[in-house]
Amino acid sequence: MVKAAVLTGTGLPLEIRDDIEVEAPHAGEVKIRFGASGVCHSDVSMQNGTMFPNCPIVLGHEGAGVIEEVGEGVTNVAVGDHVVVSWVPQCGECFFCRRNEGYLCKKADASLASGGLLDGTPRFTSAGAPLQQMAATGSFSEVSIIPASGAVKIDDDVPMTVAALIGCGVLTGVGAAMNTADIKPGDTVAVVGCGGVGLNVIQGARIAGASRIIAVDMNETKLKMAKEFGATDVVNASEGDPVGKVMGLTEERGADVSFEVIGLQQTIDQVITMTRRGGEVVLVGVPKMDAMVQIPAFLGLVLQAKTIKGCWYGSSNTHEDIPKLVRLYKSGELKLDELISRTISLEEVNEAFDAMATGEVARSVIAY
Ligand code: PAD
Ligand code: ZN
Repeated sequence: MVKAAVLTGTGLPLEIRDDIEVEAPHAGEVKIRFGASGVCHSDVSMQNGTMFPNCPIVLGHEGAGVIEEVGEGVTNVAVGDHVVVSWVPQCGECFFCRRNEGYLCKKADASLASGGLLDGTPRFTSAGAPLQQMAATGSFSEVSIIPASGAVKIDDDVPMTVAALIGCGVLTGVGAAMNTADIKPGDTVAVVGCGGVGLNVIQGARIAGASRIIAVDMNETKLKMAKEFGATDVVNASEGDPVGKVMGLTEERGADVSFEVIGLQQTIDQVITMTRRGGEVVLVGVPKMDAMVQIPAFLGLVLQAKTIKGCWYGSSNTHEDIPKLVRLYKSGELKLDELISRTISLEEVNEAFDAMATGEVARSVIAY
């Protein structure tokens, strides 16, 4: 029996249950004992109805741990390996994986929608009924079964709390800047939303060579952190129109590349407007289902020669990008320890959701 945090319905607090049975890994799967799990806004979005999971479900998708058992045919990891979990398990064989677009892996799609593993079924049972697992992960649990293709081996000396963050916020944020966007050395970049993901966009933009990084948030603590992660200018959106401020900082031209990292209609509209003619807009935040990209086709897009791109999982190839991010962390180029605002126990996960809503923290990390 293991302990996990379970969502039983939209809007409800997570229930801590300790009666969860975990099946042995099937062929191509592994058993992982989590060392840590970050709390990402996408977990909150599952709980508050922005996304619609199949309940009951074990949330958590930003995890790292140690392999405890491997199923038949698993060769990429072995018992005792330390791994980061990829919430898009990348099979390496489908149309997208073969084009180095593993973040779109066809096999992973089914698990995202169903809350099961690659065959659509979960490995958890509680109170005699199956329990789904978020994004083929379910890292708000001491132990889980995941597809082996979602386990990426890392060096044993990376702290688990740091490794966990790589699995979502870091891959997504740094990847948005280094993979999805086309930032050229010397570019001016605007990042709207400086939470756990946005701060990583900022450091990714810094590494990509942006010379000016304008951070926009409503929270002064986040803007202070943004500066530590590489922002050269900050705009507090609660003190007036952020679009006007970004235009003012760019000779009324707009940023070369702008990122939306919140998932709100208002800020999606803002980033499109604050991007210069010929510039690039990257949408990272996960908005409600009725949010729209609103832009006049001729005057806004064609004449402006703007590009608007969606960013899924930082356009990452996890099997290459996770080891690369570990190397950047070890060389001191990537700040990961600094992302951890609080280390908490599994029982404190609902408080972590509240802290995220008030914008107080970059990341709360559950340490098992
Ligand atoms: P977070 O809650 O840590 O950060 C959001 C930040 O936005 C906070 O610092 C807020 O203060 C700030 N904010 C809120 N409203 C405004 C506003 N009107 N103007 C300016 N700033 C504001 O979230 P996060 O960083 O964990 O996640 C950000 C989004 O990215 C969220 O929608 C999440 O679901 C999404 C995400 N997308 C992917 C992907 O693959 N596209 C992956 C992971 C997360
Ligand atoms: Zn996430």
